[in-house]
Amino acid sequence: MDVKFVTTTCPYCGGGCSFNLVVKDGKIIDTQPSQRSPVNQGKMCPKGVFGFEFITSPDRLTTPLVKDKATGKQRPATWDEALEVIAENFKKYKPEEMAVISSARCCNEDNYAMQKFARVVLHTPNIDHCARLCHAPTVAGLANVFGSGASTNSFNDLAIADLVFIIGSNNFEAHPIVARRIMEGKRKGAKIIVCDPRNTPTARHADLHIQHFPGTDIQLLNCMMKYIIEHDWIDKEFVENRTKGYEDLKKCVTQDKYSVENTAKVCGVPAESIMQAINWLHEYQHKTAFVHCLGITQHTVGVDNVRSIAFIQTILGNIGKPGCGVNALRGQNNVQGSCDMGALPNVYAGYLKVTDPAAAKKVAEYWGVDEVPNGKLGLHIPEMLETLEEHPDKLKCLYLLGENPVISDPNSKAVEKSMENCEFLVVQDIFQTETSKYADVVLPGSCFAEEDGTQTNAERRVQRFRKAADAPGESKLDWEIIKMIAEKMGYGKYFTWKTSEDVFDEMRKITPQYAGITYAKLDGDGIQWPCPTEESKGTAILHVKEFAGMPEGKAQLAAIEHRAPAEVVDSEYPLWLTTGATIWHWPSGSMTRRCKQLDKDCPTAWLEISPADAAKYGLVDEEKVTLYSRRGEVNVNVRITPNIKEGVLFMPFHFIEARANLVTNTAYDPVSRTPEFKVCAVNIKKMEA
Ligand SMILES: Nc1nc2c(c(=O)[nH]1)N[C@H]1C(S)=C(S)[C@@H](COP(=O)(O)OP(=O)(O)OC[C@H]3O[C@@H](n4cnc5c(=O)[nH]c(N)nc54)[C@H](O)[C@@H]3O)O[C@H]1N2
Ligand SMILES: Nc1nc2c(c(=O)[nH]1)N[C@H]1C(S)=C(S)[C@@H](COP(=O)(O)OP(=O)(O)OC[C@H]3O[C@@H](n4cnc5c(=O)[nH]c(N)nc54)[C@H](O)[C@@H]3O)O[C@H]1N2
Ligand code: SF4
Ligand SMILES: [Mo]
Repeated sequence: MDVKFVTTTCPYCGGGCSFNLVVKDGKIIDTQPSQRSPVNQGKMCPKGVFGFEFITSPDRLTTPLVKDKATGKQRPATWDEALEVIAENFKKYKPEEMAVISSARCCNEDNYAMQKFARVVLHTPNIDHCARLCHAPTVAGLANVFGSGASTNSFNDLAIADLVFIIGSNNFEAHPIVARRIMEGKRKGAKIIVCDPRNTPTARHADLHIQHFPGTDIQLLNCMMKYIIEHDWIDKEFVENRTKGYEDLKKCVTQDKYSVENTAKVCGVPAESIMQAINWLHEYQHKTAFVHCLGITQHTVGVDNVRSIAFIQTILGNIGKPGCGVNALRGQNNVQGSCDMGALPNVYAGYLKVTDPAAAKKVAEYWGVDEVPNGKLGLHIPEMLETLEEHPDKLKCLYLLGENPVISDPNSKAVEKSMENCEFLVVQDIFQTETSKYADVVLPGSCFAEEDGTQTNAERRVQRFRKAADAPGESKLDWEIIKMIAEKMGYGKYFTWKTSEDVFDEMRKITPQYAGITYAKLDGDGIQWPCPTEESKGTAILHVKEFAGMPEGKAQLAAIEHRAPAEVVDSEYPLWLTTGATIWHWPSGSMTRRCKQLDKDCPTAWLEISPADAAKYGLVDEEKVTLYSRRGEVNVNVRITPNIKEGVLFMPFHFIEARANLVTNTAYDPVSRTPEFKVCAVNIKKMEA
């Protein structure tokens, strides 16, 4: 019996836990947490423990599939045939008629390859990935205030803070290993505040739970800043020396409408809770860490929500210090890395702006091409889908890597129409998905366990994937497939890498944050960027002395007013719906629903409703209802629970048979273009017998 242990990192959340894959006779049979990892310290969550059966699932794609012209059905094809069909079609379209969606599920090497492919081979600026649905407001908001869109501190800071202020993050379910670090602090006496419309497992561990209405975070944060400013509790030296725009912020938040009394009304919470939070912010100044996630970002005011968090931490002087900071829990395993690699419509690798002619010149010269798309932003995912739906003559061709929009984007019926309208669709995944069924060509990629590579977690820690087994059948590494298409289209000389390390080495020379990172250096605990030189050991805390990316090195404060969500409740749609994740499943379910234990623990969707609302509608627990909005409807069983606020419903979004996104709103933040998944107006009705 041949058993080996291969150390790698987790392919699920942005926690980035390390573990060993246990490989027997070439097959992965188990996982075992790494005892020495500074991230997970020998622990893992249920997905880490039970979430690996998908690797050896009989459903894995093993050959390319091509849509047969005669039957209109997909059939297995050789690589040669699939590449031929793709090259022939890709050559037909103008750059602006094509778009690429890269993948936060894939490693840095795949994402670097994909954005180079879009820019060098397709000449298109239209590249994006699922950060758009998720933390794009964090990137835009923090870059606007601090000059860098990344989390400022490390998970370790959450264990040493005296106050952890969690807002819009259910990390006990979504980032359990991070929650464990927060609990480590609590055991030592730290306080925890949770602001969430639901009494989540995270909220249940808090010392104070502020259960406000969805979409009222700016009101709450402005109110706290008003009190702090009026009581002279700001860090005057920090504000004076390291910020601009303070007077504008002060003028805005000190308006009467942000009083504690009015805020209690707008947010639907007791004034005493707000006061308790403010007093703790004062008591634990310089030892307070903020933690946020999608409850903050997935709003039409997502960017401003994030900026408001950055503002409150800045005026308190809680930036650039241990146990402090703005800690955004990035969701997908490699969403931080996919952004760093430039799989975005506004930046190249290393956040060089596409609107900066000097940056475009630098990238073109480095790649040895005349020009890369520049000057104008490419399309973001919501614009790609909208154009496909409404103007299929303008956008005709889509190349999707590891993304399942038919489940994960808002207003599923419209997304289905976009996919139907797409003249030529290529999907590269590890499974046949609800989206790949629409594809003209499906390409079999490989998963984390079958490749060498790197990914970057929510605290900017770059860590290794290490190959433990061969990919099934004829599937190939994702960057290799991208390279094969480039070669077929006559661009082989720009894609000469032989190994994943070759891709990484090309990337780091044009990505300042990664310049000093090598595969050899990653053999230990990984390295947190920025790591500018080979001597550097990386950087745990950002902005210690200055805000390097900002004019004069200063943080930018400003006035931000509270605004209501795009859709508000009325007599026809009197209930707020918020959607999100559950501990057992991963966004589109393609992996976790193929893991027996996870599927058994959580076989399908449900709708959380308060006992008062259930009584109003005459519902009993587990009764099936129709949930409907202006977009569509879905049938789902209710779960009556006191954990949800009256007037608010919650539904998880992972399940094809009960898709929450049939009813969600496509309205998006004007800056980040992130959809408002966290709030829309709905109603319910009893199912007709
Ligand atoms: N098990 C599991 N883990 C995951 C995922 C998964 O699907 N399953 N997904 C991963 C991904 S991609 C991501 S991005 C993260 C998501 O991680 P989280 O953002 O922590 O998870 P969500 O459930 O989307 O939402 C967080 C909380 O926001 C609350 N909320 C809703 N509206 C508001 C509001 O207006 N204000 C505030 N303050 N809170 C609000 C919700 O009630 C919810 O409890 O998790 C990652 N981890
Ligand atoms: N209503 C509602 N909708 C939401 C959200 C919400 O809170 N509410 N959250 C949103 C968020 S935060 C996110 S991040 C999105 C996520 O949305 P998606 O990114 O679409 O969802 P995933 O299921 O994570 O994975 C996408 C695909 O990647 C494939 N894949 C996994 N590993 C690999 C690999 O190594 N190679 C290749 N080629 N493919 C691979 C999987 O099989 C899957 O089909 O959903 C969003 N949708
Ligand atoms: S906490 Fe995140 S990284 Fe760690 S095992 Fe769970 S899903 Fe994987
Ligand atoms: Mo996400």
